[in-house]
This record gives sequence, structure tokens and C-alpha cells, in this order.
Amino acid sequence: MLTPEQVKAYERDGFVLVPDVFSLREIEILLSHVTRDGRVTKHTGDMPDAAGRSSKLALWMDIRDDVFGAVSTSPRIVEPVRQLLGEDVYHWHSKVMLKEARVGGAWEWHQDYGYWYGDGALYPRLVSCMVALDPATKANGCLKVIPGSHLLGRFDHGRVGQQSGADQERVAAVIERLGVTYCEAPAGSALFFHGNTFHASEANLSERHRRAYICCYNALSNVPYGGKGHGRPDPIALAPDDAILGFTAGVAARPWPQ
Ligand SMILES: O=C(O)CCC(=O)C(=O)O
Repeated sequence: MLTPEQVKAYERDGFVLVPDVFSLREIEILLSHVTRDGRVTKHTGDMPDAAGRSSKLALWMDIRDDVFGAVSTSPRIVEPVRQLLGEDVYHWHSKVMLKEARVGGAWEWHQDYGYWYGDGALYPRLVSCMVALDPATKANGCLKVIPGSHLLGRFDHGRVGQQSGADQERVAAVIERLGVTYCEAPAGSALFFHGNTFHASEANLSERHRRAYICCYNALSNVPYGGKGHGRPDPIALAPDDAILGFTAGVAARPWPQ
């Protein structure tokens, strides 16, 4: 669970970074599954940024009996999300963000609810948790956020590259008032952020990959209308706390990308 100070920070800023949520051994196991053939490879798609750089991700809405399912249902993520939303939640989707060294593209300024409004969610009662798989730094394109922007309400979003981005003039005005925080994050840390928190990340021109696993949840009171939305609105069966450590067998990390 989050401390009262962490909850207060989230309510004030729209995000909170929690260090050491997962051990380096757990992250090593997760990365070994990212880099071998399988689920990630099969689901990887590209959403190029405004400059045409490749921004790759692998996204799914179901929870399977694999290491990714173990993270998406980890009590270390789900309990804090329940705490932040003040009610039970369900899995919306999860995605591996594959920002490759030297060529990984940017993510334009947006609110996740800018995407998910169109999926029929009536309230922005969604929380994302970004788990750093590599150390995320300014140089390799860590997430940057506008603190306090979750209180602005939803902005209109349009096309920026192949992505959904908010009106750039309006975002510039917000940044002038609220500033920008670069969320440099050690591997194993978890960044919880609100569905309306403005966030973006820059291209990765460095020599180091910046990969992350993002799990997103919706409040059970906020199931989209008309059968729309992501994920099945069922309560989450929590994984045992040591579940990730059970996924080691025969898996060796390989250089990535192959
Ligand atoms: O991985 C990133 O840098 C950006 C992620 C993001 O913007 C999102 O998941 O909405």
C-alpha cells in the first residue's frame, strides 16, 4: 500500500513514483520474456511520432497465466491502484513500451483519457502504472509529466504523427504555468499516474534501451457504456506476491532487438 504522503502527492500532482516495487531479479525475469520470441513479438506494433520515428509497443487487454499476467495482477500494483481510486478496479490493458536505443521515437503530449474517452469511459477514473524495466533517464527518453495537469479536465486530442496528441498551443500554455517534471526512474520502480495527467516522452538518441511495462486499470464503477472499452470488467484475482519468481525456467535474456 502507498503511504499517506504518497497518496497526497498523487492527489496533488497526478502522479507518484515509488522506488523498489520490483526487485532487480524480477525485472531480469521480465526482460528475459520481453526479449524472447512470444507474446511481445507477436503483439508489437508501431505508432510513429510526429518526426516519423518509430515508437513501438506491444499491447494486450487480457490477463494470461504468464509473467506479464503476474505483474498486471500483482498486489504491489493493484492494491495501490485500488487505494488511489478508492474502490475496486479491473484490468483495462497492459503494454510493453519498447523504446530502442538510438532509434526509439517520442510520445507526444497527451492524456490517456484523451484516448479512452473515445472508448466510452464516462469518468477519467483510470490509473496507469509504469514499471521501469531499464533505468529511465532524460537521455533515453524517460516519461515526462505536467504536475497538477490531472485537474485541468480532458483536452481535445487530434492526430500527431500516428499518435493522439493534445492541442500543442494549449499544452504550451499549461507548461508555462505548471512546468514539466522528468520522471527519471530506476529499474523496478513504479510510476502511478492519473488518466488525465499530461505526459509525453522524448526520442531515445542514447545508447541504452528504455523499456517499460505499463498496466492500466479502470474503476469498476466506470465500466464504459455500450459494451465499449478495453479489458473485461471483472474483479482482479491477485497473483501471489512471489509469482514473478516462478517464471524463470529455461529463459535466457538475449540482446534486443534481434
Ligand atoms: O512509454 C512512453 O514513453 C510513453 C507511454 C505513454 O505515453 C502511454 O502509455 O500513454
